[in-house]
Order: sequence, then C-alpha cells, then structure tokens
Amino acid sequence: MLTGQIKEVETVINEIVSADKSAINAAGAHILSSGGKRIRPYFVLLSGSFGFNRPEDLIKTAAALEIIHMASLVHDDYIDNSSKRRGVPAIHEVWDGQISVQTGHYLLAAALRLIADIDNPEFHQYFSRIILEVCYGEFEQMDDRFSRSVRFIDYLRRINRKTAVLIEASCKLGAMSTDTDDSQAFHLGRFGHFMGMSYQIMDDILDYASTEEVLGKPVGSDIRNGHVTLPLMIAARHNVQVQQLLTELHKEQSDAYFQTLIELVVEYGIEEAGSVSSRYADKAFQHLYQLPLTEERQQMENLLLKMTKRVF
Ligand code: 2DE
Ligand code: MG
Ligand code: MG
Ligand code: MG
Ligand code: MG
Repeated sequence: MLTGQIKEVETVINEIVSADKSAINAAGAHILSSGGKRIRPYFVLLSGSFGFNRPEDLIKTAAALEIIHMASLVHDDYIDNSSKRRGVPAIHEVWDGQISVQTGHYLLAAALRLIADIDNPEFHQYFSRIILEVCYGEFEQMDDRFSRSVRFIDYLRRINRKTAVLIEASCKLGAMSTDTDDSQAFHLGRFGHFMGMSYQIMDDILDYASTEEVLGKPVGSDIRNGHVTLPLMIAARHNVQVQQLLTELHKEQSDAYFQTLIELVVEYGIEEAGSVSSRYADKAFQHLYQLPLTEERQQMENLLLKMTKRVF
C-alpha cells in the first residue's frame, strides 16, 4: 500500500519541481537526479495510517514537506558553502548563488500552493509555524558561529528547531490530516521529535567521522563554518587539548588547526555523541510502542532502526 502512495508522492514532487520552464527547471531536474531518502513523506504516510483515511490530503502534505525540505537544503548548501549534496554538486556550484536562492524560494512557494486548498486553519497555522521554526533554528546557528561557549541546551534547542521540528511535523501532520485520535497523535509527534533529535546528532557525528565518498558531501565542514556541535562539545569535556583549541577558534584559523581539531574530536567525542543519539532513538521507540501494533508501526520501527545505523 505504501509503495503505491509513495509513488504518488514522487509524481507530485516531480511535477512541481520540474514545472517551470526556466533555469529553475534545470536546477529542479538536478535536485531530483540526486534522489534522497524521502524520510519525511514516509513518516507522513505511515503516521496517517492510524487515523481515518483521507489519502489526497496525505499525499499533498507528504510532497509539500519534502519540497520544503529540498528548498531548505538548496539554501543550506549555499549558506554553508557546501560543494556537494548526495554525491552531486550543489545548485550554487553548478549554477550560482542567485539560482540557488531563487530555486529555494520557488520550491517553498510551490509547496505552499500545493496544500493551499486543505480546508483546516489549524493545519495551516501549524504548517507555517514549523517553517518559521526552521528559520529561527538557522538564525540561532548563525548567531552562534565561531562561538567558543555554546551550551548543550543551546545546541539541543538549535537542532530541534532546524531539523527535529520538521520530522516531528511529518508525523503530526500525517495524524492531523486523517483525524487521528489525540493520544495517538501525541505519541506520533513525540516519536517524530525524538527521532529528529537522534537524526541530527547523527548528522553532526557523520560530519566528523565519515568520508566524503560515503556521505556524498564534504566532511569536517561544520567546524570550518564555525558550527560547534555535540561531538566537539563532548570532546572538549574530555580532553584539555580540545578545550585549548576551542579557545582559539576563529574564522581565519589554519587548515592544520582544523585538521588537528577534527582528529581529536573523532577520538574523544564521537562515541559518547553516538550514545546520546541512541538515547534519543530509544525515547522515540518508547512512544512508538504506545501505538497499536500495525504493519505501519512495524515499518516505522524498521525505518528508525535503519536510521540509527545510517552511515550517510
Ligand atoms: C541541515 O543542517 C539543516 C537545514 C536547515 C536549513 C534551513 C534554512 C532556512 P546541516 P547538512 C536554510 C529555511 C529555508 C527554507 C524553508 C527555504 O547540518 O549536513 O547544514 O546535510 O545539514 O548540510
Ligand atoms: Mg549544511
Ligand atoms: Mg547548515
Ligand atoms: Mg550537517
Ligand atoms: Mg543531512
């Protein structure tokens, strides 16, 4: 059943992303060519299975969330000055910054048009709030750039806003579009939140511990961009050299500085950050277990399990 629905989502995404006959079209085709895990659509559809069926809204919601996610990544790569995404050059590399900004705007607007006729004010209030949250998360990250004193609580709030909120939204909007009962919608939302936190911590770990070939995007770029993330914060707690290096963090630091810091973080910060990510995943599982044992719940469990073991 899900295979059919995910294909429908894919068709909608394809139509929208390649609808325009301009440079955006080529950029859209480029984004589509690189694929993606479609995590958000999967969770919209799976979460929607607990309520009463209203398949049309579900498909639109799933596609809209994925398109907004795509828009945010097009902008994110430009902001992060990241040359690759999913193994292919970023939009601003193939074209330029202007095309990247414009592609992101177009995708965001097209996603909003897609859901415009869903007749539920609560849905739209929530939907616009999550987009704002993502923007706030990104602002916070910008404010904290090259800060030597990021606190755990600030880090957690930032990753919640920039990533977990959107994954939580996939689950909650899936539930909302199908009138799922309040208690089940609550557990779906919490499941999504904790999964999202676990997911971004893993993203931050892989930024240090993976390789460009496996990850499909440059590694070590967070700290070069001045983003202090969990692995570094943990390593600084355990190792004085990391602590010392952190006091010397600034934009113009040498390549050797970043290289040393990255190696030390891999040695002293990755393992514990991994267990923090796992703890969030465990919390997600706990909420999942509160839901009726259906085939879809089983699929959600498998997806989460796969995510905890992901390498890209
Ligand atoms: C990914 O973080 C987070 C992306 C959020 C970006 C949000 C922006 C504002 P990462 P990776 C730019 C909202 C824009 C909209 C809605 C169009 O760690 O490692 O940089 O995959 O992700 O690059
Ligand atoms: Mg990035
Ligand atoms: Mg970023
Ligand atoms: Mg990252
Ligand atoms: Mg990512």
